[in-house]
Amino acid sequence: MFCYQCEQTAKGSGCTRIGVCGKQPDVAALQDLLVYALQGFSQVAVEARKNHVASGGEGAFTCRALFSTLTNVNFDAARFVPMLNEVVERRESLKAALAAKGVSPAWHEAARLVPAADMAALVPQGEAVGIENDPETDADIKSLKQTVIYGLKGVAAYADHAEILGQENPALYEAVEGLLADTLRTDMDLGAWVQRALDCGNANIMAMELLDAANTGTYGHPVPTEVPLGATQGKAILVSGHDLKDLDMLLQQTEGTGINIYTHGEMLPCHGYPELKKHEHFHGHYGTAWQNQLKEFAAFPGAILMTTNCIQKPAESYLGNIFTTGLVGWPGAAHITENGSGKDFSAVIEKALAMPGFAQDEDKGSVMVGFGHNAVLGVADTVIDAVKAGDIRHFFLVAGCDGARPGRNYYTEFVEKVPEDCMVLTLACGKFRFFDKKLGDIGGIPRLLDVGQCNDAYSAVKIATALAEAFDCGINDLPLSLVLSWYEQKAVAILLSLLALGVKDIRLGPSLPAFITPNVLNFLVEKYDLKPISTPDEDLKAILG
Ligand code: FS2
Ligand code: SF4
Repeated sequence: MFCYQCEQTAKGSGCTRIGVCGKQPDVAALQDLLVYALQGFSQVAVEARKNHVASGGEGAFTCRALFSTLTNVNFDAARFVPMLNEVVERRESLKAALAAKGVSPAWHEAARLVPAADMAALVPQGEAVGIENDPETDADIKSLKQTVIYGLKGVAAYADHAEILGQENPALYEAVEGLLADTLRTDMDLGAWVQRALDCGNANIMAMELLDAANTGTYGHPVPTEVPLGATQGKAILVSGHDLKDLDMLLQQTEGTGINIYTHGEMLPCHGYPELKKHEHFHGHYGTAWQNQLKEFAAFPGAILMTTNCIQKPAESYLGNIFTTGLVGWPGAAHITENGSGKDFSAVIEKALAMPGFAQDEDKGSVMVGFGHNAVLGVADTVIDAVKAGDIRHFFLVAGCDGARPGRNYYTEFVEKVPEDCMVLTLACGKFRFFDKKLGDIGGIPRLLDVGQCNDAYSAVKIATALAEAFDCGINDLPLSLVLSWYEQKAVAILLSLLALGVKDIRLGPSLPAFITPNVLNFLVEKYDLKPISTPDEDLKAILG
């Protein structure tokens, strides 16, 4: 196997024997085969759009399948087989419709792929189309091609979440399939590949905007909300991942059962949504970021529901208590499927009732969430006045993923050292490095504002754009600095979006992506002034002068 799509890749260069994340070589091969099949499928889908051949949910399917190959989503080899077969079924039906119109171009080999009949043969088939066997010989083009593919995985994740809540945009699907089809091309120069990477960033803006509309349209705009950490006495279910609808269905199905619902990791911002927080048994937040789940899930005295990334190999002690749903999978963990009219979480509820729950209340303080674009821009006048009066000197967006590798305490230290006349906006699971710090306020506005999940990155873009408008300047002229941490492919998509918006001077850590070659990095440094993080003191000094 060879995989270097995430930040924790082995030795900073690539996982070759087994994934640091726990991905086995067979799953790696099946994921590579699925991506290859989707590249071919996209070539056919692009042709179908061009020829007005009716589409039956191809875009949504492409995104769903691509999302399942994102880091820490699905580790269950068996689940990839029906997906591969579905790619081929859908592809062949589009081809037949095209042929009926007299359109039968020379399809790429990927668009003619026939998956082997059994697992033993599928694995070598996947290995043959892995990154190491990519016929592309130009290292920089290969780097940009993989950047586009990884960015598209992030876009697909956002599009899938939006689709689950009924929000779709044909232009977004067209962009995803167009770009995925382009990744099969061998006739594009470096400039064209850079443009594709920026196009991927633009597609991601569309996806994030759609997801924002889906989340806020369904559950209301998040409002500032105090969330208790710790626990309350009684039976309990812990919900991790990112999916709001799964949480909503579970809240409804546990109403009146006496079970309290807790969020874990990226589900924390769910407490700010009016239509979710209205449930009295939606108690609070338990634990921190994804990479701490082994310890935190093992200590949780109730059932656990994993709705999306990031799942880790469950310890034996809680394998019987953890349930996956949606695209998440772990072999041996019980999986809750969609049954046409929703999901039936009774197995999760029964498990929670059979488990001891919390014997007593545990008070571990609280944190504030709910500072999405609507809440922040609702006090925009106060913020603008405070900047003009010199009370707020600078804004820092300290955002992105958390992870297990050392070096991430940079972000804790950075936030601790931000001067008192500066504000910190944050989003995604990287915030757990500092989310419970009491940073006080400036003129009644909390200095630490939790904008939401990684899925809410659009909120930060919207806040920055609105501030730039208010100050009649560009985003790069605002007293705003972006200090980002990356781990998986949604972060790649967000970075590409920021570059597509022309945002400069971003600091990125804890290490730079292994799939970026020195030449591509030089280009990003020269054109966008992108820089790796150094030390909190040095970076703060450089930013604030
Ligand atoms: Fe965090 Fe993991 Fe949110 Fe990423 S929970 S690193 O894949 O999606 O951010
Ligand atoms: Fe390695 Fe990351 Fe790929 Fe997992 S997803 S195999 S940790 S590079």
